Amino acid sequence: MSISLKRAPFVVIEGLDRSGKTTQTTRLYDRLKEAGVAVELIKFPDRTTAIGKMIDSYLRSTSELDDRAIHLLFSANRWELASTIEKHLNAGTAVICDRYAFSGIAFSASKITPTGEPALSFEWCLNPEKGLPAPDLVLFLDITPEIARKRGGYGQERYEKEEMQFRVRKLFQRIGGDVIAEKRDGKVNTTWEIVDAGRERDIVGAELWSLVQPLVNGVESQLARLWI
Ligand code: Z5A
Repeated sequence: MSISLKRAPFVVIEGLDRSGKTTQTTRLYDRLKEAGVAVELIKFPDRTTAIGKMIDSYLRSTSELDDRAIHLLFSANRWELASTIEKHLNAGTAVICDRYAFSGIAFSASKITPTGEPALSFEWCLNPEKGLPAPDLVLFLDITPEIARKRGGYGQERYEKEEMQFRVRKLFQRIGGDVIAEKRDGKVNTTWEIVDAGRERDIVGAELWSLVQPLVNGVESQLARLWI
């Protein structure tokens, strides 16, 4: 008798503001449910927890926080759900995350001082994310800040400014490039896929499904940890 060692897949959707993450994570969730796959949808920041409420207040500019303090709160918000993610995966429930550690690094490392220097170093931003459950697949919804700006609701929160979004996009490209290179060298199990999110919703959705579908029957490898 053979014993299946498979666990459920962990999929992250990343991207700039208004790239369609919420639209597409919801579609993916519904599609997986329809296909009979057990699945949980998690969104970061999770604004419902005590830490998430502090993040929400900062994003809405109703409170001020030191750049390091807010970075650590975003990271803590992931750590408070890390064991839940792991339990789901080992129990056979797929997890889809709307934003994850990659957003944490890209947004904080894109902050600049009044003289245009990075306010926080890339390495400093990456450190608190080390050891979080590593996704099997990251779907990066790529969009130009110009197209994103034309979509509904843009500009209501603190980071929704075009010059910041340009820097965030560059940092996402750096992070994605590193993950792709590390996967090629066999150092990580995470696959990073870049999806053109400037297209019509159904076309983007169809491409995402084609990338997720091969994972729905489970993943053989043990859950890895980010950057360790
Ligand atoms: N942040 C951080 O700094 N550190 C961290 O660790 C984390 C986050 C996790 C809030 O994130 C901020 O927190 C965010 C990053 C930072 N700041 N910024 N910028 P959030 O995820 O809560 O909020 P958000 O980035 O503003 O996401 P969003 O509002 O959820 O946008 P979205 O999910 O990418 O897009 P959407 O809601 O699916 O769609 C936006 C609109 O576009 C809506 O009207 C849709 O109907 C429309 N849409 C969607 N797809 C299409 C297509 N294909 N064509 C045309 N229109 C479309």
